[in-house]
Amino acid sequence: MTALADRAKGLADRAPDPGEHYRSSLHDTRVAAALGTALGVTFTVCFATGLISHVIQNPVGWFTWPSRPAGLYRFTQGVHVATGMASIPLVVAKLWVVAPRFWARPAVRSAAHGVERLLLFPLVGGAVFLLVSGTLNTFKWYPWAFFFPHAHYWAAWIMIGGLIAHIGAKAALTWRSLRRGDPTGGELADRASGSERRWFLGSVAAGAGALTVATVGQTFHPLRGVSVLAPRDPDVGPQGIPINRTARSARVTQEMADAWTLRVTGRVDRELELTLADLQALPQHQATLPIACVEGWSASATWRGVRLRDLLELAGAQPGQHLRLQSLQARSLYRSSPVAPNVAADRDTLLALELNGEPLALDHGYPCRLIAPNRPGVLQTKWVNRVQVG
Ligand SMILES: Nc1nc2c(c(=O)[nH]1)N[C@H]1C(S)=C(S)[C@@H](COP(=O)(O)O)O[C@H]1N2
Ligand SMILES: [Mo]
Repeated sequence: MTALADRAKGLADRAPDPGEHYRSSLHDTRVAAALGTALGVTFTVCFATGLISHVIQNPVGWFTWPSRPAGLYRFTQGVHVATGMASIPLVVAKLWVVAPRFWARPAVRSAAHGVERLLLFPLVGGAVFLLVSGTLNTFKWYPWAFFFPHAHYWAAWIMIGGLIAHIGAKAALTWRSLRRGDPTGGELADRASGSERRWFLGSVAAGAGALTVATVGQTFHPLRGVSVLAPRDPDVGPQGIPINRTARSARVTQEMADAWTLRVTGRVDRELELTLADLQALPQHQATLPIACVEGWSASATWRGVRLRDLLELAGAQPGQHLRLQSLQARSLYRSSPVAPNVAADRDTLLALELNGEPLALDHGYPCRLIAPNRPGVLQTKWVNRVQVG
């Protein structure tokens, strides 16, 4: 051994072992295994539902999101936000339980162990980033310079890579430990008694449940009354429906709306330009559909207006074309939204003129907004003034 390595080893031997400070018996393999299993489930469900939301908003050729059942996206996105919320106490508890392992010596036992430890950075870093940015997003608070959906999306892939590696590394230990305990060789060893373990895990589960119940009422209405931490009350807003983007903040004025016409352009037999009176003179159709915001709130309402497919027929558009709907709003990522052929063909896809029996409020998109079944709120464009075909 070189003199330098010798000295380094001497220092390491003398250094106090930070692991010794962790006296609680809850730094226990079985507790870690139980929390890890719960997190494996919540993160996988959260990841899958997040991917669904991503491909709906960023359509790819090989996947068509159905327009039915009408409330499916409301459900998947509610589950996305709820599993993310439930994961917060689970992650805090898990990091605390395994904390002694971070100080374990030798820090790297083998090449494989080194890789396993390195991959904790994307896993833990990614998870913390996802939970923090996701939570702030549900409160519509963006104290950062990056574009939330992209950053959240890429962090999810980084995290899931780390998660798969971690599950690969820990599956056998977790399985053994949960089945019969691991008094001999577990990495933290089994220190907790059965009752300590049950008490601790029960408390963490209660915390995760309470946080979920306290927020899920923004989309699951029966729990509205107890959801004290929910960022949104789904019943509060003009015409009983919340507003995300007001007309004022979108710089849409009453004068603009009054001067509005709706144009149907592109690959059609005849381009159209319709006034509100023209639209009102067409057959009106009514549908009860939710607005399901990606941020996790949702609210159902009764909408009335012209079927998009009737309008396309009037313009002589061939069925099966992709559309883009555009808004009066001048500058915004959400001033336009793609409409796939299956959505355009749905009998409940409306250019709505009325909400809950009244003309749309300006904040809800007066004179005309898109409302379609099974669709993220962000794609339900308000103040629609153009239907571009093909
Ligand atoms: N033109 C336009 N339409 C829009 C938006 C927008 O910013 N601009 N926001 C969308 C979002 S994020 C949601 S959730 C729904 C419902 O929001 P609202 O309650 O503000 O109508 O409208 C959508 N339509
Ligand atoms: Mo939204």
